[in-house]
Amino acid sequence: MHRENMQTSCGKFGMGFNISVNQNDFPFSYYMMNISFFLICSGAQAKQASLQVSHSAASEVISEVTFLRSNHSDVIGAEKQATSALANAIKNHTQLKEQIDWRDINNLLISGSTCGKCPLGWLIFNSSCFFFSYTESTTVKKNWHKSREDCIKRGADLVVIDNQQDHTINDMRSGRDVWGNGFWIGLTDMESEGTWVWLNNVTEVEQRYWMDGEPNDGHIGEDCGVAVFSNENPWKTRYDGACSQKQLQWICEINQS
Ligand SMILES: [Ca+2]
Ligand SMILES: [Ca+2]
Repeated sequence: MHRENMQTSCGKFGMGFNISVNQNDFPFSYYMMNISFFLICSGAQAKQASLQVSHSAASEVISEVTFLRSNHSDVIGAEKQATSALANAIKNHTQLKEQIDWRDINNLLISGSTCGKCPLGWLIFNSSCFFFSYTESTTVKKNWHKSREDCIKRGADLVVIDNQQDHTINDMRSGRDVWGNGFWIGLTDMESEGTWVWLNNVTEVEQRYWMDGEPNDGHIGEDCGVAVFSNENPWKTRYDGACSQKQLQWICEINQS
């Protein structure tokens, strides 16, 4: 009698079978059993393959999430770095601008002095020499009359701002906000209230240079012009002050033309 050991294995799936069957004794059962093992193993393989696919997909998702988390952290880090860099750039730009302004002023002061056209320490600009009282003292302030006296002693007079370049100078100096509230300039309405006349007898007709609400002839009467830097509007650089009472710095001018 022929006996055949029918061995099959789905061992790699953790399933093992070892059955001894006599093919001659049970031919039909033998084949049925073969088919059954085939189906069991196929099912197990399919399930394993499915698990492998699921595991692989999950790994990819986890990997993707990890990557995105890492990427997100990088983006946040880059944003912080960019913000910091921008703040530094703004700070550097401000410092550089101040350095350039000072260099321009120093160059003007040097050129004014060395070319012999202006007294030492005066600033030359647009064929005129300018003296800013702060260059001698940052603390000495005078009323309008005393300021004018000082200018006259220097062979000059209070500044007459009669063109755009003079405005530029005025902005350059007063924009630093280191000279207090402003400078006396050669502009008054002493002769006729509300009619503003420069010391060269030219009547000022432009209204746009006054700060908002000025001139207002405030308090006990304000008849002398002051130049001051305005953050809100660099064009509006003037107001009127009380000539005898208010103590300010001043700007003298020698007109070379
Ligand atoms: Ca007035
Ligand atoms: Ca005023």
